[in-house]
Amino acid sequence: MSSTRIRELIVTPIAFGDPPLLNSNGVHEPLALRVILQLVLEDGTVGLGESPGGTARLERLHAAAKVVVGMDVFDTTALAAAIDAALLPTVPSSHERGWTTSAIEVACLDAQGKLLDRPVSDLLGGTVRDAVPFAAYLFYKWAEHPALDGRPAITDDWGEALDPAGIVEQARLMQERYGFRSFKLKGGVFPPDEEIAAIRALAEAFPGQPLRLDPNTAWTVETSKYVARELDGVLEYLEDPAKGIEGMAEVAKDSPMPLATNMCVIAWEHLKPAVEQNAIQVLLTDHHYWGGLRRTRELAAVCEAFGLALSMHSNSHLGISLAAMTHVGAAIPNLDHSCDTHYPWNSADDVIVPGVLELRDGEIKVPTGPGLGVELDHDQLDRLHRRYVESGMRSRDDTGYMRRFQPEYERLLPRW
Ligand code: GKR
Ligand code: MG
Repeated sequence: MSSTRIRELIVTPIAFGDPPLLNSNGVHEPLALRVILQLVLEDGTVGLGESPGGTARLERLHAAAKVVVGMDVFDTTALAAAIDAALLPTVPSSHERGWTTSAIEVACLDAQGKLLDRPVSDLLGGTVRDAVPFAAYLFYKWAEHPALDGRPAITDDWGEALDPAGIVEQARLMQERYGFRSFKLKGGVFPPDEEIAAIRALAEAFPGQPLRLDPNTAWTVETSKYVARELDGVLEYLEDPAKGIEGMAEVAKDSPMPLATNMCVIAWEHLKPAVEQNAIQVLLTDHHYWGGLRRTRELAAVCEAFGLALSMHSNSHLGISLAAMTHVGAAIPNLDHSCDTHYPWNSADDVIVPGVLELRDGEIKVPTGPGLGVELDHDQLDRLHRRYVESGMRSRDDTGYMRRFQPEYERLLPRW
């Protein structure tokens, strides 16, 4: 079995282009950070993984790289336990430790699939669908990253979206380019009545197509209840209107539509209180911190047991993450809503060889090649790593970046 042992974990931080997308914390910076993993086995097989970036997560991946050497790539339970134990003294949050173990589990599954010549979805029990549906992820946005410190303005081909008409236009572009059939609006940016108007405009422009709104806890419980009443019959679900399990439970008591979260239930220990308080009706999973793809599959079974609907949210990401999302999305029977993805905002800088992952008709076909089915573009990896080094950017700071242009801006959660 020596060929299935791990020789090395190569950890490469990268930076790639991101448009000026607005959210309740401020605005996305011109670069987003991720970390690319190459898990090299003794026989030379390489498993790929992708994790969110930032100094803390990068350091933990480097720490994990020391732990995994010599372990068997099929022993993912022992690998997760060993990494978790190594991080525990300095990282008390199980959610935070989950980011590290998850990224490595995906790389292990990619390597396993390559060894067995089977796609990762087969290692998850096989597919229940050939293609995974995704929602268009709409953002209020500026037309460009304004010129700053001698750097010229950075434009893009999406244009500005700061009002209902701009959001509808962005949705039309998303539909035209990728065929999306459901839409998520990132809210918490403008006063709630303006965001309600944007959702109503979307409902009028795309009749019968599922809509959701996610203000990332920018609202009080009272405001959340008001928005929920106003959008009764218009939203399939309302995502993270208020903060915490208690706040969401209060909103849920009066909400005519289901509430979803990727913020108040983010670790296994949050499930019991959330279910007891009926705080959420839809869990938005994310394999990047729930423990990886197999744990996401298990999470789906827990949701089934407690009558929670299940879907998936995203962060700025590239194709290794998208491939992993697609494999697990295809293997989960109770995927009740389309997943969301940032991919259209970031795909131009992707680190994988193009051709496998194509967003068409709002879906991605499950890759059928061995492992995740995607191949790393090594030249692009080098370019994106150089960008990371040269940029000096080491963590995401939407609020700080917003203050460069609006010095009086304050991060207020809740704001309304
Ligand atoms: O990219 O601004 C963003 C999103 O707000 C992201 O950070 C969230 O994690 O998309 C995510 C969400 O559903 O809350
Ligand atoms: Mg969300």
